[in-house]
Amino acid sequence: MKKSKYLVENDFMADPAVHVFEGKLYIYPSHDRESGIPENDNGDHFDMNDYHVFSTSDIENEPLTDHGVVLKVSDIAWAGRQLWDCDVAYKNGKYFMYYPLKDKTDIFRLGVAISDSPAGPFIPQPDPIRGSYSIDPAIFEDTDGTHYMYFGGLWGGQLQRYKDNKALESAYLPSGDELALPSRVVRLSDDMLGFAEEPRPVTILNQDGTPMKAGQTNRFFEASWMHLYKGKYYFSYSTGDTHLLCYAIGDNPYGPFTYQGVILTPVVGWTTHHAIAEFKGKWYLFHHDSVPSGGRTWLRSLKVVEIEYNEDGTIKTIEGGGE
Ligand code: FUB
Repeated sequence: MKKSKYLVENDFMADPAVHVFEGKLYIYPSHDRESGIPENDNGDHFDMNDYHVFSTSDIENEPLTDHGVVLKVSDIAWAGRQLWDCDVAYKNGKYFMYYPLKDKTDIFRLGVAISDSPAGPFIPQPDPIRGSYSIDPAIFEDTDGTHYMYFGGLWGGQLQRYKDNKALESAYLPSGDELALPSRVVRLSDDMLGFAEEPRPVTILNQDGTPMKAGQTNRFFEASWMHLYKGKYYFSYSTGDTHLLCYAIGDNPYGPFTYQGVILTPVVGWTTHHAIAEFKGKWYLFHHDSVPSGGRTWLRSLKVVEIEYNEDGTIKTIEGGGE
């Protein structure tokens, strides 16, 4: 499948997380909607209030099955507003959905909800994960069965409000030659309901070995994802205000990761966000753009396209079709 295609024609879905569970491909997107909130740098216009789950046995030839609403804001005791990008992991017969949501004081926290099925519904825990903050949780299961969460996002994602996992008195966004704000990685506890350690920064090095600077157009902004290819750990991410999906490679889940290049050039719409998964021997990039909504960046549509690797393990850049 060399040409990209839209996956859900009759609704707006974004921010895909994708995994193979029980022999099928499961897609966990954000569910965009028109809430009438004006666009701003805080992301208030991304005012989503539920999640659907989709699955398929044949991503190239069959339409997705929509399993309907599996979790909604009104189910969650600590909820304020805005269900953003979620992800799901499996352990010991249970499926765990991780989601960012603003609490009643408008601070993003990360919550967990549990199901017996990858298709949900998911029952939320009464409180957010202790010590959690910011957005975009992505779960990676290493070959030894250990689960790691990558998370964090700038601007409306509130990462600039934290240093060393503590809330700052006032937010600080580095610029120019200052070090870029990193994504975070944390090992999950055995019961999958919390952090087993303090979250650590995800260090991305330039090819010359220097750490990424805040002023670089390819620095981390949001949308962390991790996948393993031929024994190497590929950390991929969105650069946010420069609208790229980029990646860096490391030797273990904590990094450091060395920058490699661009996976996807800008799409139509402000945000770009993705997942990378292998299914039936092929590798795919799942992402979104705002073409079907006529460029309304808060009404995004899911897409898939096959990924090609070069002999040396680098990924061939895909054109996003935006500016
Ligand atoms: O969907 C809301 C936010 O937009 C996500 O959390 C970000 O990654 C960006 O896609």
